[in-house]
Amino acid sequence: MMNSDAQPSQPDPVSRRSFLSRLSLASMSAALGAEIVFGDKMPAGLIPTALAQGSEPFTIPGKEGLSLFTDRPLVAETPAHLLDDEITPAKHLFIRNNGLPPAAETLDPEKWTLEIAGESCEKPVTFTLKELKEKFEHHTLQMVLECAGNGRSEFNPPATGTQWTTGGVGCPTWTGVRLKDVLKHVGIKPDAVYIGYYGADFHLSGNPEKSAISRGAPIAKAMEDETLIAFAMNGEDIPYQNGHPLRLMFGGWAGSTCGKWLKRILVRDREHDGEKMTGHSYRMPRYPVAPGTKPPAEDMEVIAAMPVKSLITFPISGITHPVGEALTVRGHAWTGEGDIREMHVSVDFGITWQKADLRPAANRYAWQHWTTALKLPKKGYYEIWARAQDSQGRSQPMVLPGWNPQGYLNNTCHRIAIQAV
Ligand SMILES: Nc1nc2c(c(=O)[nH]1)N[C@H]1C(S)=C(S)[C@@H](COP(=O)(O)O)O[C@H]1N2
Ligand SMILES: [Mo]
Repeated sequence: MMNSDAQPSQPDPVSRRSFLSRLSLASMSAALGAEIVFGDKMPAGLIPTALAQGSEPFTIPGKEGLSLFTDRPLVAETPAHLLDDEITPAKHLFIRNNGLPPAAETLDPEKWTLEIAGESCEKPVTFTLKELKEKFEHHTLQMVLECAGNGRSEFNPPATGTQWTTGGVGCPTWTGVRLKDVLKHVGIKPDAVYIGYYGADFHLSGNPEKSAISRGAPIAKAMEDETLIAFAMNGEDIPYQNGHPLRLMFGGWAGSTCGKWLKRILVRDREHDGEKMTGHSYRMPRYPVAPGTKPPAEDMEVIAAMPVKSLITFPISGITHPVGEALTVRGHAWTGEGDIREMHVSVDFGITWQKADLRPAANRYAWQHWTTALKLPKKGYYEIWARAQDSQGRSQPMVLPGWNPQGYLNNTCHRIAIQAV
């Protein structure tokens, strides 16, 4: 699990994946050696964890150590301890596909084009990727990418959708051109309010008329210096599953705004109404709702900036540690607007908090690293809790924040387990 390159001797992951996803319930049960008790409730496309993470490793080319949720669409998260690097390596960046990615052979950077159009675009233009790179200045920024559904598994009553724990987040560097420069070049009309993206991936149904997802952001966000049309990640090609050869990157906003396999950007005179922009998708109630209630769609609003959050990336949860000996604890903290001002950890279920050392961000929208040393006073079970506070005075709740029908924006304190021996 820790070696850095994919082993050529491993079984072909794609055929293993499609093999597993075609298995009937009965044959999956046979493979597991036990009846899947609630098999009739198992979502389509789900591969039982026991098979996905069995002795024969389930591999996604270029990725390492991710936990798989489904393979159709492919969705996989990163265990917290594998996010310990200050800059998330490609192999550890999560994957959230809403549909089926374009075939790898069709993603030729030499032939790739990006169209800018829409009713509020002065002069629609189609750029080749080469032209984009030549015409506009390049910028490299480290920016958090986080799925709005990250943490969903903790909501009660449960919310449907990918049961993310803490691993739908990462923070690589992104290199690209500013969306702002491109929009200024084509000209946007005074009535422009939003941009919407379209990617080259396919809707799960296979219907070519439908997009897997088509979201975006308001013009003011699109015009921020940090909003990039990115063609590289960590100085290399963006990984296939993360949107090669071109994707959008918005700093601090929900990952769903960051269109992968980017083909087209529309400048809209209204809030973009593409796939997963309307109804209950990526929307929060405008007012607090009691757990289990589903407000009507007109009472929902599009998710914008992500909340303040942090992760403990070292040590791994579940270790033992000698009583009274200093234990280094570290991780990252981030917020959708502003920066992190303070980081605290607790070993007594939040009764007392110890301040951690916190470093400034590499740039706006990058996560910040924190570290501290803890002592566990006597033998027994402990939890380490971590809580960030941002420049707007907002901090992470220790219990679940506002329940919402789709289970978005859970920024509860991250907890890990430690036994002192
Ligand atoms: N074209 C396209 N762009 C997309 C998606 C997608 O399914 N198709 N998923 C979105 C969602 S919901 C998230 S959280 C991020 C995930 O990016 P990643 O897969 O590179 O981690 O991409 C966004 N951009
Ligand atoms: Mo997402």
